Amino acid sequence: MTKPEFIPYKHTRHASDDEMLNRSKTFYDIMNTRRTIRQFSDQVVPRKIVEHCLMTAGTAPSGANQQPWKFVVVSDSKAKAQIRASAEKEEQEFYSHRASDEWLDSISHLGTNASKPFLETAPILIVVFEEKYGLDEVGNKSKRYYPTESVGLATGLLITALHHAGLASLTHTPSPMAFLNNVLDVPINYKPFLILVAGHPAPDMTVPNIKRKTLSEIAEFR
Ligand code: IYR
Repeated sequence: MTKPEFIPYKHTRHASDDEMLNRSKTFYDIMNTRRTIRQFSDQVVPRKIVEHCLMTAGTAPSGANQQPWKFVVVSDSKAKAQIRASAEKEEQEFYSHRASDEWLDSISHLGTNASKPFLETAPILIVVFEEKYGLDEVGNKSKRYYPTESVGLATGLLITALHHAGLASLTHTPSPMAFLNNVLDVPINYKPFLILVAGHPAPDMTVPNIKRKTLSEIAEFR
């Protein structure tokens, strides 16, 4: 067992209540303009911006600080075309057989279908993987704690960072997603979590007219 080592922590974000009130409202106003979009322009995104957003994702808390995430950023057109073809195959199955009527009914207001052109149009697909267990060179496995929760937290930060930077995104989950391990040559101890499609919105694109729940619907103060 490793002996714990502690170092001083500087809480540099400390501020007065007034300043924090200001910041919290300003940040909410920024985040409240985030929408999931499904039509992307092909405008290229500078790599450095994406790197900063990924570094932000990497600041997420994680079980036992194992940081059980891997982000594969795909901008190569051939790889994107391969991902689109495989995803659409799964989505065809989903929309025509796999999904229950109840499920299809629940997503009908989003106007989605099996066609996923954005997987080729968008400049980048960030494929998020969850490290389900550690795997060393000789095949020994080691346990990961709360990997799904941890990757969910990192993905939330990634979506926030992209939006804050000025980029739009779409959380896309073709199901099942195992084809991503093959296409991207990622070892099997990493399970695809989702594809985060990112870039700029297509001009004149529209989004479904949906509402967020109110504060009193999502939170209770006791
Ligand atoms: N993965 C499919 C279906 C889908 C499922 C949910 I839950 C959504 O919120 C939206 C779509 C697709 O991407 O079309």
